[in-house]
Amino acid sequence: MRTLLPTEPPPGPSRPDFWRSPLRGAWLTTVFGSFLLVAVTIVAVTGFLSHAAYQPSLGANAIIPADKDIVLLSWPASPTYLYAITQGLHVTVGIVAVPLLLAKLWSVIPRLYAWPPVASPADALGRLTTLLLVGSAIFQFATGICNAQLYYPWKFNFVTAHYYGAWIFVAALVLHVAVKLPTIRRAYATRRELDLDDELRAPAPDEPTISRRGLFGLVAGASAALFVVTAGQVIGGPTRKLALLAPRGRGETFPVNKTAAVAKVTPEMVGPDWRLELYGGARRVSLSRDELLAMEQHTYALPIACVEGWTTTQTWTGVRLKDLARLAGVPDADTVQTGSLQPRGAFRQATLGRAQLHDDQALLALKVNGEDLPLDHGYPARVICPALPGVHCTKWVGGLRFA
Ligand SMILES: Nc1nc2c(c(=O)[nH]1)N[C@H]1C(S)=C(S)[C@@H](COP(=O)(O)O)O[C@H]1N2
Ligand SMILES: [Mo]
Repeated sequence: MRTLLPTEPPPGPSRPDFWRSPLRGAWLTTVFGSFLLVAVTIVAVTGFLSHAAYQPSLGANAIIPADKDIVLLSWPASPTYLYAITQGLHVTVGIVAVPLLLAKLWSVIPRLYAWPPVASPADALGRLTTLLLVGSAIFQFATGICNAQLYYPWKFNFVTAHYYGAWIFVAALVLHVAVKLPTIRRAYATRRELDLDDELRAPAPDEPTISRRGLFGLVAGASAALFVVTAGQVIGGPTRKLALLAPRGRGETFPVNKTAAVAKVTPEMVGPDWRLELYGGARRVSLSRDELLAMEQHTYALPIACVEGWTTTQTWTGVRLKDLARLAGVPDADTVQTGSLQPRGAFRQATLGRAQLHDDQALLALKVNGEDLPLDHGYPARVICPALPGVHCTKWVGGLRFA
């Protein structure tokens, strides 16, 4: 490499004296990096938990073709707020970490232009890791935030891409932290004192335009502001009004994910002729809404917790899924597959595991807050299950298949 490229960097950002902020240095980067590491660890762990709760490799949750023999990693059905908490953390911490990510990237940007571009095979490997790390971080943050904003400027499947992106990010991050560990140790040991080996320090620094404390204040202030305009969609109550960045969760105490009109569910489809079909037993069982209402009714306050980060708790009344399993002739069923009347769309089916199916609070809800379900919330019947991602709480249910 050295023989092919001039040893002198070309004019511009590859010249060490191009970067002049006196704030840059291993210590500053280490502080930003440490906070960011805590944040992305929370986001990664809750993200993988969300994947476990969603189980997209199962049945009709499919983003990956259905595998009938898959072993159910059983996501628990309690505490009821489990998914609201894990996913609330995933989305909120992810958004709040954005200023930290930008500050961290700003603090290391001279390294992006380091000359020569590749000094040795080891250096090439290091730069490839950095490329994967920065690339996947930007990809994960951008796709996650767009999804939470219900904005899809791409053609690929979000869940698949965000999931595999996460593995690339985590692998690159582990490598990065391992490689940087000596620098991190040294940075904490020497604190702010000048370290001559510090490759991030500007060789010809300018006068500072902001103090280091000012920079920390700026990043902390930006993160705090983002927290205020997003967290209300999870915390609820009066803070909901502040959730300016929450497309569904703001103001609305009982948001609708997808209206009946958008899902192409018409009032005719859910008229007096509507029946719930139960499959899986020796013969099919068919029930009218009145027959369902004549069964033992149960009422619970349960949250809907959407993968996009918002949560709402309402009081639901309906029949237990396990009572329906018994009625279908499959009292010991392991799974139930839900089917909506909605003609098309990704969320019209879901597969629930044993823990959900057999929980007392797992309902086929017929009412909410004492009234018949509004059409937009899934009339005549919808699934509502404790601790489960909202996406599995199928609306406008037409059939249940027990297996
Ligand atoms: N048939 C059907 N059921 C559905 C959906 C859908 O689009 N179609 N959206 C799901 C998602 S992603 C969520 S978060 C909840 C939201 O329920 P709500 O609209 O009653 O608040 O419904 C779930 N059930
Ligand atoms: Mo959702």
